[in-house]
Amino acid sequence: IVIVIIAVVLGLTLRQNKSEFKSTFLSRCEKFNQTDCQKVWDAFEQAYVNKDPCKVAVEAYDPLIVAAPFKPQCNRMMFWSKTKDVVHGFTEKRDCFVTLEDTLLGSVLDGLTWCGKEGSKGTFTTGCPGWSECENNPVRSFWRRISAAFADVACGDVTAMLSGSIDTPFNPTSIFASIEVVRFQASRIKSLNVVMVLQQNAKSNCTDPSLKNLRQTLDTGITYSCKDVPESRIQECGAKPEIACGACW
Ligand code: AVW
Repeated sequence: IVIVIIAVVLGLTLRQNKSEFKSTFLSRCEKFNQTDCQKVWDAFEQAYVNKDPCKVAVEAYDPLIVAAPFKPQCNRMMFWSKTKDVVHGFTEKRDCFVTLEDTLLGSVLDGLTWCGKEGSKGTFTTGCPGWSECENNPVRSFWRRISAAFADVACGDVTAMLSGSIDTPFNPTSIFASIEVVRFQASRIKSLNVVMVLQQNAKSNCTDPSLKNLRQTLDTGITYSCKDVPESRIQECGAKPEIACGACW
């Protein structure tokens, strides 16, 4: 009996010691069936634990991609730049498209901050470098690595939502331009269909010169199209399941 009590108490303290961060990671992960979430956690953690939080290379997450590979979802893959809220507002209501943040790795880490420390086995959520504070920080390297992996499996007709509310909708420094588009392969992808999200007082649309760079960057053989769509239309389509995915815009 004494041993059982000790075991239970020990188990409880150990469980309390599990950080809130790891609990969030695992509970979000468990929503994906047939996933060994502890295995995914171990592969994730090794990327940054016990390291200087400004020295986590993009490649540090390679084992994580091996542990939780991306499945191609041809004709349904949705990329975006500076349109996060409208895109996810839409994808959470309708099952038309899959964004990176709807996949296992993207959804598990979305909105979180983490880093390690030299000489420590722990995961920290405060005192971590900001996105632009140093290039090789754990969060930025993670998003760059998984964005590349997501783009690598893109296939069929691919969609991207870009913002008409900024001067340069296709910005060369964005993840979309610098990591994703450059990996699109004509052998896998038939077309890239840009949706320009237009709010009131839009600053740019499908005629924007930056989109010329997009066409030039694209692998020859991938058909390009662009459509100006009011944000209200995307919201309407999110709210009305009777509108077919293909008729949203
Ligand atoms: P984005 P991207 N501080 O809207 O094309 C913290 O610019 O780059 O679009 N987080 C940041 C910062 C920052 N300064 N800048 C970017 N981020 C993070 C993956 C933040 O999470 C998907 F597949 C922000 O919401 C899209 O096709 C996200 O990066 C593509 O990358 C996007 O920034 C969107 O990247």
